[in-house]
Amino acid sequence: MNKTHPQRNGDVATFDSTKSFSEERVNRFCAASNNRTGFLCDDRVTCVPASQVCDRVSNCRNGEDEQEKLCGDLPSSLPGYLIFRCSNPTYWVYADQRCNGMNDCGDCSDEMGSLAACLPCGSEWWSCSPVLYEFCSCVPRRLCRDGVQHCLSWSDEYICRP
Ligand SMILES: [Ca+2]
Ligand SMILES: [Ca+2]
Repeated sequence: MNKTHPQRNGDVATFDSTKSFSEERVNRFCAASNNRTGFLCDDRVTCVPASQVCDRVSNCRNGEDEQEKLCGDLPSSLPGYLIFRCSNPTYWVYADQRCNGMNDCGDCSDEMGSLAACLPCGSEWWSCSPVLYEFCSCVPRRLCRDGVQHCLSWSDEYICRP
């Protein structure tokens, strides 16, 4: 398969649309809002967060984020930068689900330990041992003092301020 590279045409970079740059998987890497890992659309401007690739909703104008060659055999049809392998290699999550505070792998390997290497709970999070399965080492501060226990120690109700 021929790979195409941008051709310089005066000062304007042009692309051979018949051999779309979708062949060039690596070039699709981009940073979406909140610095989340994303997928660059053909317009080379729109950056779709990884977890919205192959979610059956077209986020790129021409649906490049839902194309068959990308989504036909998940996760191996996706470029590696869009996915994160959990400690149980049977499971995977999207790259932007790593270090997002939520237990997406089911064993928190996307949030803790050597695999994920996440920063500690950010300012919008309260550090504790959560009672809920969906969290790992912190809970959102908006849950503090809401009258419901979210930390084993109850610190979300007695110490944390939203
Ligand atoms: Ca999508
Ligand atoms: Ca996560």
